[in-house]
Amino acid sequence: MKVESITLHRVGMPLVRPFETSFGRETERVVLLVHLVTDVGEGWGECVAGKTPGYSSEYVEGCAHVIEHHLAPLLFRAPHVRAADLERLFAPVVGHRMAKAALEAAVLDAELRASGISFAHYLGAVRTEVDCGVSVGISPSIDELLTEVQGYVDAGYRRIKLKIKPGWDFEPVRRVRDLLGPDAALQVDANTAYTREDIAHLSRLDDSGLLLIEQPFDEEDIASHVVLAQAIETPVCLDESIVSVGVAIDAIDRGATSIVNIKPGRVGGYLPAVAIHDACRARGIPVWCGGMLETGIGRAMNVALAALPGFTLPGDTSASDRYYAEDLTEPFVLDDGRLAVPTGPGSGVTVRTELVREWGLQPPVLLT
Ligand code: OSB
Ligand code: MG
Repeated sequence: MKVESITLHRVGMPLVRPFETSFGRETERVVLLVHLVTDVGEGWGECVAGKTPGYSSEYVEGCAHVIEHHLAPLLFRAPHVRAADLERLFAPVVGHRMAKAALEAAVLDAELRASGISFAHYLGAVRTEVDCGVSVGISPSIDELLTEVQGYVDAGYRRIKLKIKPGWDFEPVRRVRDLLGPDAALQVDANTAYTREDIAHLSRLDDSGLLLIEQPFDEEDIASHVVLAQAIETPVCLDESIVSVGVAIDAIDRGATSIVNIKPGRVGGYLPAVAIHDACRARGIPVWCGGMLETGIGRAMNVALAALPGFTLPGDTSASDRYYAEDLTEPFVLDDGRLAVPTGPGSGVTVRTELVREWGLQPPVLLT
């Protein structure tokens, strides 16, 4: 297909409750959306970058800039655009995977809508619904944390993930374990808040029977994760570090990660995400689908990805109402702890363009 125009929207989405991690506290998500018009139809993509470069080096305005000045021109210049060719087309731009992923999602959406194929079918899904977990932020107090977790248990979530940082680790984790009982699926995510000197300290988490500990150390510090994995019983799972299939294979081969969190935005798109899934599956490494507080646009595609066979653990693919009072698409609603995989062409959801306009933080930017 030929890309005719790209419109960038910045949308402000108030969260139903603040989301605090070891790298910051968010009360509103600023979402960059990509709307593509092509000769065969339209497509939408959501960029997962945050307002600030706290989770990764990418952030909304950086992504908007690199799309406008470096990636969009490559798309406009290409006589025939296919999602499968984008990694090669975008190769002149180093990194900027979240920006590339947003465009890849929009190209895939347009391409699949035009051919009447769903994301799930195209990516290789084997399930019609996916098990859902929920990621619980750092709380002002343990009592408030327990109340929030109880609400998610009542809603039916099949796995709880607690954000941790130095000073907010064993005690909240132990109290939540007591609340949930010994058999419930519980895991933690440190978002790089610890260092190798904390290994003895982190080994105390072994008493809480966790499914995994996610990304305790710096993104680039694979070596310390290897040392940790040898020192503790809790499986180590990388998030921030896994930026490509090559890094994933290296981290697995070195013993740094025995479970992998796959986020399409972090790895440059859904097709690189499938490549990581395939590499993990071939090595017997379970994967799960991470989240970046997506709206219904990104969520629809993540749920499709999470329906692939190697996604054997519940993902951070929570229902719309865990994040937003109103979503940018029809809401994703939990049913018995699961979300249904969309079946319609492309992402299978309809973007509520009136809300995109109404909640726009600045006038849309039209690129041609
Ligand atoms: O580390 O998984 C993470 C949100 C923003 C940035 C990083 C992370 C997260 C989450 C939330 O944990 C997952 C979700 O519910 O979307
Ligand atoms: Mg994480």
